[in-house]
Amino acid sequence: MSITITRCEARAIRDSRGKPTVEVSLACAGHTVSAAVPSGKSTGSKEALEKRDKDGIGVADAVVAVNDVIAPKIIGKKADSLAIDRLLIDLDGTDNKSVLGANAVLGVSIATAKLIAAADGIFLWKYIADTAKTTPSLPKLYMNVINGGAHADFRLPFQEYIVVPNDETISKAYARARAIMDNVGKELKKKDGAVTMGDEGGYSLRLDTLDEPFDILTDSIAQAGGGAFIAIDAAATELHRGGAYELLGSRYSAMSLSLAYKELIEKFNLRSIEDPFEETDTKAFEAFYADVGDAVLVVGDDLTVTNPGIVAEMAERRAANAVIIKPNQIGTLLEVYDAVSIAKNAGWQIIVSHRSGETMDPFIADLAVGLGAFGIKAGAPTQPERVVKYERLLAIENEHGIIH
Ligand code: 2PG
Ligand code: MG
Repeated sequence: MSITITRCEARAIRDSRGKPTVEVSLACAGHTVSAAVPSGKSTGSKEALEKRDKDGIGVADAVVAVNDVIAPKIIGKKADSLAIDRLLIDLDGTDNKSVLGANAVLGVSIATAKLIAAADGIFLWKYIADTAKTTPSLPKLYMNVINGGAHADFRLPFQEYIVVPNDETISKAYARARAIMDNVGKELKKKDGAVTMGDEGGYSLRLDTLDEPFDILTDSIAQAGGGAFIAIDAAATELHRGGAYELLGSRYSAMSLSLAYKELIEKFNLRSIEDPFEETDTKAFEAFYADVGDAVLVVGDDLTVTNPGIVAEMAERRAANAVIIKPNQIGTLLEVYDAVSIAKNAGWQIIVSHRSGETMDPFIADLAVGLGAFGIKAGAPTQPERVVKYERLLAIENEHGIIH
């Protein structure tokens, strides 16, 4: 069906940290949709630019970019997701969306996909799969239950301690991950000191050794009957100071950090490590992947920033075997699909991810299913902006059963 865009309007809303972010509404005859853009804190330096006002906080300029620059170009146009994305890329004209802002552009890109799916009466995940030419499937839940690094009061060595249930259905995996998280809560209550909540809804507290969070996760998984592995996001760019990695007051070279990871892999069921090294240390990624890549997912995030060109380069260099996909790192779904296609052709796994500053938009759930992603990172289900992603996955499973 041919759909003509009749309205395109942005406004500032608040994200889960109370910081302004962009929401875009798009309409055609009979349908209105909206898309809200998330915002990261531990961002990679090669991510597309998130447009902020001079105060570094507001998004008034990004809202103006949508309302005054993008809207006049797309109102009256046929809603064709890839064509609109191409128009947005050309209109911006830079490699990193620095003219319009990736937050302005992404709101329009996602809203366009939603509008077409709504007007054509197709499920969003199905529309994404058709457009990206991917085979849909249900992702594994990467549930971040202990928060450290830039996302928490207590700077635990790593940013995210994640449990990943092996269950085939979302409902069973969700129940298991929640049970594990409850067990973690009980374990933590036995410890001295305050327990707070991190930005992604997981527990945070002071722990003194590298092993401690893994001991807690291992016990908590066992108490829930097993059936899950452990993943981390080391977010090592944040750990890197003055040429070395700082963990719990000790300094590590890339080599000694690799050895520390290997010990953790041997001792615990740690099977997926995101950003084990800082974003420019490609050599360390290559060596680590060569060493452990058979048994462990070495996941790029700051390393790859959902950028098709960078994903291609890192695949060529065999620097990883999995990639985090965050649409706001690049700005359009068209480029997301390119990055995914390059990664899949290289045999990599795809993990679709939220940002630490989130909104009530569940879009990444449909994206993960549509792309047939291996996993989805959506935080802990203690906060509404994370819960909505899980609820959407459950709803998809409920409507369609297991999608293979
Ligand atoms: C990450 C993300 C999401 P942020 O590093 O993977 O968990 O954090 O959004 O702060 O970059
Ligand atoms: Mg990360």
